[in-house]
Amino acid sequence: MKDNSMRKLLVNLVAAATLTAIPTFAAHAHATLERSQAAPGSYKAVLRVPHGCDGKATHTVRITVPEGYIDVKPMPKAGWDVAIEKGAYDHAYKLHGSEVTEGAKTVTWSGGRLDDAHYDEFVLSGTLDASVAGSTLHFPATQLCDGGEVSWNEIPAPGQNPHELAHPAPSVSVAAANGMGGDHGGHGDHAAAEAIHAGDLAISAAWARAMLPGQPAGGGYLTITNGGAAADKLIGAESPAAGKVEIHTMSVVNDVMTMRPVEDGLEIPAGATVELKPGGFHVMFMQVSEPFKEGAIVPVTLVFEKAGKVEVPFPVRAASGGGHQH
Ligand SMILES: [Cu+2]
Repeated sequence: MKDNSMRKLLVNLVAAATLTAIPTFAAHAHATLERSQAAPGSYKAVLRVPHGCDGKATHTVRITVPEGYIDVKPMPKAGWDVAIEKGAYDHAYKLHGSEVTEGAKTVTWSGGRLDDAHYDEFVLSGTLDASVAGSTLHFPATQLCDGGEVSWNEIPAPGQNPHELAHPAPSVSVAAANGMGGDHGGHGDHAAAEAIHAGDLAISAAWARAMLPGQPAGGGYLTITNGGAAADKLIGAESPAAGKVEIHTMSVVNDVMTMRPVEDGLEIPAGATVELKPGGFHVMFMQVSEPFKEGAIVPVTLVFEKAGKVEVPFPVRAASGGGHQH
């Protein structure tokens, strides 16, 4: 049968790969994703399962879908039943203009047979949301066998080499959206232009100004709309790209434009839209060791009194014109 010869071909390919890459043999024996790097946008997660468990055939494979990988659908497999367990996402996402708040959390293929001597692939299709740009998503996977199981669920600590782990969770590192250039850059812009929702708030049009070499501080801008019946407050922000982040206001003192941190947070009144823009309120990135470059994405966590912490990617744009002096 065609299926059978395909499987033989795959086994041969895997055998060839291990022969030519002996130092990384251990890595080949792990369950991994075929594409370990991707840009935000549509992403096909192909889980490669290199063997059964310890001599036993695998009858069930379960993948946990990470937060930020949305609109996920499994590809059916001949000889396997597929089940999708849905649940609420931690955040609401925008997809093709509509809000998405729930979707597949785990996908389980069962009732099949993957012999220890064989290799197989389990496929999900979905979208890597722009909010996870610049981060690594882990897809913990479990193989169940007759009388055994293997869990690929170890997540490396910061700075740890995943190859040191015995059973690393399959992962994909998501590129900063605009760092990919060309088509992907455009997609990133598009995604960043869509609002991020947190509680009653909608956050959109976030961007950070590109900085000159050696410049230790720069501005960030965004629009916040409060669709709720109660006021909220932007009380702080943080970013791994800056030692310190403040919310600033600008005003003219003795004919000189000056800026200072807003006291007690920036109020977002009920039903109102507050724009942080050049010459007015802004996010101030300080103690920046690597000046922001056009095309990069600065990951920012905004902290609201009511809506809590909200992850917002700030695409970096050229420092054209504008009256924001530092
Ligand atoms: Cu400032």
